[in-house]
Amino acid sequence: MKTWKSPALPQLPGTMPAIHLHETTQQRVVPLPDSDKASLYVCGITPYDATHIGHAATYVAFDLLNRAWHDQNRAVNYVQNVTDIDDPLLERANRDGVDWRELAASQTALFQADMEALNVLAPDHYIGAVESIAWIVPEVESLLAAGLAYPVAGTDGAPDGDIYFSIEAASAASHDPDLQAPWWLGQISGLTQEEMLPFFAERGGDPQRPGKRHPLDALLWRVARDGEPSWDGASLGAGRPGWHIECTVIARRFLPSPFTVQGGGSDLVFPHHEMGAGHAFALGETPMARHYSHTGMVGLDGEKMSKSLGNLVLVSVLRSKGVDPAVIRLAILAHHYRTDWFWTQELLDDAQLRLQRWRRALLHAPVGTGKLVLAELREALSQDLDAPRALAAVDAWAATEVSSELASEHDADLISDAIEALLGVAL
Ligand code: 5CA
Ligand code: ZN
Repeated sequence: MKTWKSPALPQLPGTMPAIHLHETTQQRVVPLPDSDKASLYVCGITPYDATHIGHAATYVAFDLLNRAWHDQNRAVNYVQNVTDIDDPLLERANRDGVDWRELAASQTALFQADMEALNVLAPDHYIGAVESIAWIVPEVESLLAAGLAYPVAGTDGAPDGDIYFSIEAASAASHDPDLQAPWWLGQISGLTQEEMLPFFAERGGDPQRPGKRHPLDALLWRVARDGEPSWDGASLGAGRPGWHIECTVIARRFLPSPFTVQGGGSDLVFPHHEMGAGHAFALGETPMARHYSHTGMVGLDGEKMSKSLGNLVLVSVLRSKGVDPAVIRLAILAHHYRTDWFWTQELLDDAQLRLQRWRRALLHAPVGTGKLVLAELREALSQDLDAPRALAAVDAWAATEVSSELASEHDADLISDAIEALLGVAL
């Protein structure tokens, strides 16, 4: 699928120190591997509604990581998917009487326009679920052949042949002592199976489905139903893929195994990333990602912002009201990516004032401050992408009084380049 247009990255002197990132599996901040190459998979949207501030905050967070790696002159391979076929998309299309393909295409286009406006670097590969089906089918067939997946008999309303991933078979197989490391369910989230059940039911799982071997077994292939789109599934029969296998197959196709970081919102820790890692282990006997990183949830009026609740602040609506996307980005960056926070109008007003202060300060940048601000930005971002600390450093610089004789254009240019390259805010 076509991706959006990446903004140019200003070149900065020097490089960022070693990047440290909070790792979900270990529940602590760890140094990222020091290699020439870095690889990133961020779970993309399900395009049945427009980009809200929560989505934007997640993609801006991983954009900081991408920019930090670029600042270290690493070759970054960034992959993002778009879940352009799934139950919620079909439900919304049916509810609104629109073609699911048109809904997905229009919302994906809007998302891309929002990302471009927010100065988010484009992924190197932007891959849809539909275009991945031909790659997914043989992988599900191989899981079946290995005894790590099984078909479920039909019941009222469900035909024979939906294929499920067996968590028990897969974790038993991955404890083989010859493997690099074992996989087990709970490895990423640290949840017990009892704690997993409500999340599984809430986040696309079907613990009650009769005929499954374990309530937490996840759907790999859903055979065709009347009135639902379906694709050739070879020996699986016509149907469509489950959700987790989509990301596993795309990541394995476009990135090394394991790749450096898998990212997404904290709502994806379980079951999505946990199951995705299980599928990867079952398919290739390697971990899916070296590290897992998750953003906090953005809310509105006391609740998580979500398409199903409808309490959304859409990036495209703010833009159409004339809000400068740089202001939206600054409002997002005022929070550490791992915290949960609520959107308010006041945040936008504060970000607007901050942008004005920074722009004014650039007219009188004190001589010699460019290098200092650059070093402070790099230090803050290298420590678990601490954007609020980076903003505070620029605020402190902008508050410095200076007479116009001591103003330096060179320092102003360096600071404006640093803010643009590292924070993605073009002044
Ligand atoms: N297509 C799947 C991922 S493969 C999906 O979760 N799509 S989504 O449209 O629901 O979400 C897109 C991304 O935004 C995911 O990384 C998700 O974790 C993140 N996200 C969703 N809601 C919020 C929120 N309220 N705050 C922060 N991030 C969010
Ligand atoms: Zn995903």
